[in-house]
Amino acid sequence: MKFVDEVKIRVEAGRGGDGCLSFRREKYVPKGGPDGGDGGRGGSIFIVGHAAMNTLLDYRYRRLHRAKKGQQGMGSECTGKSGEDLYLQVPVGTKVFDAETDECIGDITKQDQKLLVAQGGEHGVGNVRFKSSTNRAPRETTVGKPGEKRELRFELQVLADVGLLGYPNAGKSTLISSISAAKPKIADYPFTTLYPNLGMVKGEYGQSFCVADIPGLIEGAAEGAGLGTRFLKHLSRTRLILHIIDIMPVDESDPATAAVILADELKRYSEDLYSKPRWLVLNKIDLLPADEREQFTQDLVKQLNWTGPVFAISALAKIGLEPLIKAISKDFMGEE
Ligand SMILES: Nc1nc2c(ncn2[C@@H]2O[C@H](COP(=O)(O)OP(=O)(O)OP(=O)(O)O)[C@@H](O)[C@H]2O)c(=O)[nH]1
Ligand SMILES: [Mg+2]
Repeated sequence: MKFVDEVKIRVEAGRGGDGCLSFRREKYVPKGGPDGGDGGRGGSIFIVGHAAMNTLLDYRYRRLHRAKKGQQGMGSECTGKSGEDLYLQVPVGTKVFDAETDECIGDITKQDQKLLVAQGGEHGVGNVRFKSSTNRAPRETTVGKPGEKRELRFELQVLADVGLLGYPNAGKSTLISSISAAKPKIADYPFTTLYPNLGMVKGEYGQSFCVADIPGLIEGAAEGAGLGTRFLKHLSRTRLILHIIDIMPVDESDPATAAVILADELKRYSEDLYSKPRWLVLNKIDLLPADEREQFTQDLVKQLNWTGPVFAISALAKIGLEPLIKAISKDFMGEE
């Protein structure tokens, strides 16, 4: 699957149908009055949320979207048919902007949520409407109005409760696959994950929460190193960030230093993200003998001057996952 999270499109609502100029013509009725009907209104364009979609890819290939125009009015006071409205489906989590003014028009956060983005043109009126006691044979009609035309920008920011942040290879994808039904690609080389994966996790009290696994971040990401920071925006709607730390990186780098560098990249990208609740999750604890784990965790916390919550887990061997899920349920999902 190709993941696309930003696109520009053009929408053009339908023009309203013109009013009709017509007079009744019937046998033995020499001067039938006016009978030109109204035009139909032009089709409008709506954006609608669709939960099963997870990319804006389709819009890369088709940029122009037009709704149908309204039909002209007809004789015998027949109104023209309205132009059909057009519904453009987008993944839940898509923000819709006016591309010219950069104004946010709406935020699609639910399945079937609808947002009007281009109003269809008003219909013209037929000459029958101009009939009056003084004007029995009006030749007046009006034309339909053009539909709204707009340049739009869609920006997808996945909707998740919990986001995973970490170096490539830290075990983010392994974690999401151990706690949810998501089956992302996992491999022992960096940058395995190339686009966000979402997984639903069963919480402690029967409720579920959504976890987002994003591509790994490296030093210099803010300057575009690795995959850069472009996926970090997918963490901006989460309530909690889990900072996943590989306690024994294959390159033998120091986990504490790596953690500091990553937090720094996060801060440089966005103070907002940086100040979100963030927990430390030390992963691959299975690589240590059981009796050394506690001490190792304490040492690392001390080294980092970390005062927030910390969890030691093994995403692969499924150690320590239950307390982590419990804590998330308790602290972040309780109010729902
Ligand atoms: N021993 C051990 N290995 C693990 C653990 N978790 C993950 N791994 C291994 O670490 C490697 C990387 O795991 P991934 O889950 O792909 O890492 P990632 O953080 O998603 O990496 P990117 O997608 O590249 O950012 C794989 O070979 C995993 O099997 C763990 O708890 N213990
Ligand atoms: Mg991954």
